[in-house]
Formats: sequence, C-alpha cells, structure tokens
Amino acid sequence: MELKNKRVLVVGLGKSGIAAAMFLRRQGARVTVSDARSAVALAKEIPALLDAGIMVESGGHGLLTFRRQDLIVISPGVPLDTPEVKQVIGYGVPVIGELELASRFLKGRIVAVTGSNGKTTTTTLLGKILSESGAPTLVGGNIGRPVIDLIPESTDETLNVLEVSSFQLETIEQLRPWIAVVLNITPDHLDRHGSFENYAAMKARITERQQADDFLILNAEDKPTQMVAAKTKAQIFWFSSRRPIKQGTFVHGESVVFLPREGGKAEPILPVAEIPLKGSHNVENVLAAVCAARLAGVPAETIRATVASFKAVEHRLEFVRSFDGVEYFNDSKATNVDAAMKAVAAFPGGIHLILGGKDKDSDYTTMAPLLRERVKAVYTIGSAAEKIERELGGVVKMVEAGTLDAAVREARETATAGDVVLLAPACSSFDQFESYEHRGRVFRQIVEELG
Ligand code: UMA
Repeated sequence: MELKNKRVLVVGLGKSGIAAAMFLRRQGARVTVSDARSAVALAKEIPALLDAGIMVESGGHGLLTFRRQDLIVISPGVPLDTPEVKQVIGYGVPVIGELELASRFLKGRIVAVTGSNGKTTTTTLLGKILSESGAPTLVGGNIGRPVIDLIPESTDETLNVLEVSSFQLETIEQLRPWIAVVLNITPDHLDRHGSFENYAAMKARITERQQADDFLILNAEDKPTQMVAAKTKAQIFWFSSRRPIKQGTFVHGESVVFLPREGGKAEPILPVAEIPLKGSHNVENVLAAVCAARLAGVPAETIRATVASFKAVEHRLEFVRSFDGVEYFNDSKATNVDAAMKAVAAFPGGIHLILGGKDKDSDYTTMAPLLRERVKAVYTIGSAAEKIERELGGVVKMVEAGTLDAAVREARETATAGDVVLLAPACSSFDQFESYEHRGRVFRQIVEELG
C-alpha cells in the first residue's frame, strides 16, 4: 500500500488515532486528524501532532475535511453511520480502520481472538504460552496496544496475537488471520450495531479472508458462534467444556485434552484443577487458548506450566481483598449482561452485586433466574439504575446506591461473613468514569480503604 503524498484523514484522536496518524506520517502521507472533542480537551495530544507535521481539526468533523481525502482511517469508537463518514462512503472514498491499516504492514502471522467476553484473558494467556514456547510473540489490539504500534517490532517469524472487537472488524477488508478464535457471541454493543444479527455478522467477519490452510477455533456450546462455521474456508477446530468434540479441545474426565483430528488420539494437556481462574467461562477461555497453542505447535508441558501460573487479568473477576470475612471481587470489565451473569455464576451464592453504569440497550430481565438463585441484594449505580430497577425490581432486594462509593458502603453494612461483594456492572462506565479500568481502580481503592 503506497501512502507517500496521499491525503489521509484519521478520525478520532484516542490511542488508535494517534498511533495511526504518526505511522501514516512516517510513511510520507499528508495527514489530518479530526476529533469531536474541543482543542482544550485535546491540549495534551495536539502539540506532538503539529510537531510531526500533522494537521488537526478539533471540536467536530467538517464535511469538507472528509471530502478532500484519498483515504480515511477511522478509530474503532467512531461509528460508520456518523453523518460525515456516511457521506464520504457514498462518494467512494475508501474508509478502513486502524486494525486493517496495521494488518497491511504487520510482518509475521496473525492469531486473532474475538468474542463478546473473555477476549482479553484468552489473548493474554495465549500470548504468554506462545512466548514461553520461545516463539517471537507480540500482543496487541483491543487489549489496549494499537496494532499499528506492533509493526516496527514485527518480523517474518512473529506471532502477532491480536484481540479484536466488533468495532474493529466492522472496518476490515483484507485482514487474514492464520488462526482465528471466536469465543462466544452474546448481546453487546447493540446501541452501535443496531441488532444482534448485525453484531454477530461483524464478529463473523474475522474469518472472511481465511483460506484452507488457516484455522478457525469456535465454541461448540454457543449457538451464534457455531453459525460462523458456515462462513469459513478455514479448518474448523472446536472447544467444549461439556462434551467430547470431533477435533479441538475439550474437558475429558478431570483433564483438558486436545484432539488433533477426527478419529485421532486425544492428548492430555492439563488437569482442570490446575486452572487457577474462577468461573466456568474461564475454563472455556483456557480451552480456546490451548487449542490455538497446540495448532501453533506448542508442546503440552509448556502449556500446562503457563496456565498453572497464570494470574487473573486486572478488572476481570480480580480478587481485591477479604474484609470482615467478606470477599470483594472486581469484574469491572463485565460491561454487558452476559459477562455479569458469568461473574455471578462463578460463586455459589451470598452475592452482593453492584450493577449499573451506561446502558447499551441491554435486556436485564435475562438475569432474573440467576439473581434469584445466588444474589442477596443488588446495588444500582449510574444512569442505567432506573432501567435496572424497573426490569429486576421484585426479583431480588434492590438498593438504589447511585455511586460506587455508596454501593460499597451499603454492601459492606449488609454483607455477613462468607458473602461476596461483586462489581460486575453489566454496563459500560462512561456515565461516571473514563473507562472500565478507571471504574475498576476506583472500586479497588474504595475496598482497600475499608476499615
Ligand atoms: N471520537 C470522534 N468522533 C466520534 C466518536 C469518537 O472524534 O464520532 C473521538 C473521541 O472524541 C476520542 C476518540 O475518538 O478522542 C476515541 O477513539 P476510540 O473510542 O476509538 O478509542 P481509542 O482510544 O482509539 O481506543 C480504541 C478502543 N476503543 C474502542 O473501541 C471504543 C480500545 O478498546 C482499544 O484498546 C484501543 O483502540 C487500541 O486498539 C477499548 C474498548 O472499550 C478497551 N473496546 C470495546 C470493548 O472492549 O467492549 C470495543
């Protein structure tokens, strides 16, 4: 892809946009960036961009800025139906995302992990296993490090383990993973994608360019994920925590095993008891990572040792502390209903659940049976509180806490020894916090200061 002297507009000045703009500039493109935030809000970012010879448009996107370009690179958080983007697509100006741009320059092979939940844990674990095996490994994508930033370090031998989101997959064209993983597809981001069908279709795009010598790893227990099988040319491997499958990884008795081919011999990889993460969803994440690692040729011993020493990723069912016999867990990354249910399902009962934040057109009523069974009280926070109370009122005791601080205080007063206080909010954080990481850090701090 020749970028020299091309006029390129980067939309969105977050992590992806900054990385993309700097990269494009280094390639000799004439780069403009445009962001909806004001110049004051972008005061930290703007000087370095200007110094690099990049033009900056702040405080909104000008239609004329968009029209004068040869290529538009949009950040994952910018919807394709933003009016300016929609118009230029109409004029035939190519619009791609940062992931697509990066994949055209990245050296080595791509192992891409998507799914509604478990992406970061699986990507992190797989990255560790591959790098423990001695393979040159880089990890990036939705996990927080833009893929563009991996380019300078990548070589023909590199295994690039990429966490990819539906937002990023919406703007791919040629991305072709050697190994693609779809962990699960459950409702999320419906406010952006419009319907579950559209959202699932975005996830399925991960395999669009795969060929017969590539691998696609799918969850045999998740119906929407199974449907992706019909859309691929790649060799399909499955994982299942419940039953033996023809080819892939599954739990057999007390062990995780890998079956390399139909009718072949299952290889034992590790005892399930050695998985140090809470919750059955984490067994699925391990099964997916093990399958990808075996396909990449990593020996069972290396996989077993790496899994056994793996610690929960920050904000993902992370144990914070025990206080007065009550355990506090931070699952701030549970930003949708399914993730919150998985967190609740990881404990047998006695749960004080903090729910709420910014709603994503979610249906909270699906949580009712599980909450009735395991949750003592729900403490609502943020702008989704009213909707949650409307949909779940009468199912369990509801405490209108408003803020995270009040929620922890109320939960602490009610909880008794043996109980669990769980932040698994089922919502995004943007009404009260900068990000789910920020929300998780605030929760940890409140909990650490108890007593
Ligand atoms: N903006 C506009 N116009 C718009 C919308 C946004 O100018 O119409 C601007 C905002 O003012 C802001 C910038 O765009 O300045 C933000 O861009 P962004 O939202 O794409 O955020 P980045 O900082 O580039 O981070 C993105 C991912 N964010 C999203 O997908 C929302 C990060 O995933 C990712 O780690 C990073 O790229 C590096 O690849 C975060 C995320 O929340 C963790 N992902 C979602 C999820 O996991 O559920 C998909």
